[in-house]
Amino acid sequence: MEIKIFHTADLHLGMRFAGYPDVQDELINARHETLENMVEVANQESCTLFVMAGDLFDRTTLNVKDISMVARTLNEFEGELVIILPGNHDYYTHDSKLWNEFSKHAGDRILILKNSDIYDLNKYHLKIKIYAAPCSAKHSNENMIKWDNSRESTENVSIKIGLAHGSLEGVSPDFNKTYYPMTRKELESSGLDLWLLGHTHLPWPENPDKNSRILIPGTPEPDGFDCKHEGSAFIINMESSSNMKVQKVSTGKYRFFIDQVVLNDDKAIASMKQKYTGDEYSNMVLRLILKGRLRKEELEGVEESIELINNGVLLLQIVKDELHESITPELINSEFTENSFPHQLLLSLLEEKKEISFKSLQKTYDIIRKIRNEN
Ligand SMILES: [Mn+2]
Repeated sequence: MEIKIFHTADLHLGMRFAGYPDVQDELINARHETLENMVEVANQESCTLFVMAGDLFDRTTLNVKDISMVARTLNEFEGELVIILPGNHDYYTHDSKLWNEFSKHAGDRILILKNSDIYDLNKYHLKIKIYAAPCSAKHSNENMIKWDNSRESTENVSIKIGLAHGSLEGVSPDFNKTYYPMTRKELESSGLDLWLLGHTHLPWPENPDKNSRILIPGTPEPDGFDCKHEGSAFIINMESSSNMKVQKVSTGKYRFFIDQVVLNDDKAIASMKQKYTGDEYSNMVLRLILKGRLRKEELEGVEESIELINNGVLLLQIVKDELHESITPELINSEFTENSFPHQLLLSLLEEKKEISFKSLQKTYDIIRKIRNEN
């Protein structure tokens, strides 16, 4: 029996991206496109199961149109079954408007794991048992791994797969232990053959191998500057409970990237321009933190480069609080009355610049300008 599982989690459909008004629609729609693409990849790879290990949705208050669209996309999966675990963002309660609405549009090959229970997939002709640990609230300081194993027969040949959503000790940050905390020890000693988890947005292990039995696919579509990877999912090829191969696939449409660029001469400006106008940045929300000191005409060159970079990326954010015009005799002459106190002070500091740091000169210049502007 060969079974292929497409394992994803934490798509967070319905995120609002209010902090990115200029590209808000693109970022919102990208999550839907990524779901469509993942279903397509799972179909091309002839996967048997499509597993969403929690937080398919970002919240429980989505509108009907979006909920039905997601169900229709998942209905396109051509394998045996789509298995959805409610996570801590899209947790399940019996009066849940989200899951009740979703169920209306979901075809008969979509299984929502509503209860902490053992789901036997024998009825789908699969020798698999799913041990489900769904979330029933946003927070919990206890995980949901609490099945009654006593009625399990030992001669059962099914592959046992745990499906849980929450933090994993040593892997996910969860300082107050409020995200259904789990430990590796507890998962490893559970007697199950494989654990498919969700919650942590960073994939883990980074490079899974044939011995990886606890898997976190990470978010398939990056959702902010905290997310430094390109979006991923896992495809697990199972020959038997002891023979598995795990492959990581890249899934994201957009990426978020922050870089600090020190600009002290024309060369640095040119290399910034060359780097960030490259094709690999066309799908980026890019934040560049510019630092350094440049002559006036060089600063104009920076503005030209920014415009070119801006044309190529999805969104460019420039932070230039620490990019300054270099202090030259010409600048001092143009800013201050000749032979005035600040004029003399700054010129003499500039002449002695070998003994004092540029920082002190900059500081003095800034203080004097501030005092002058306040008066
Ligand atoms: Mn979560």
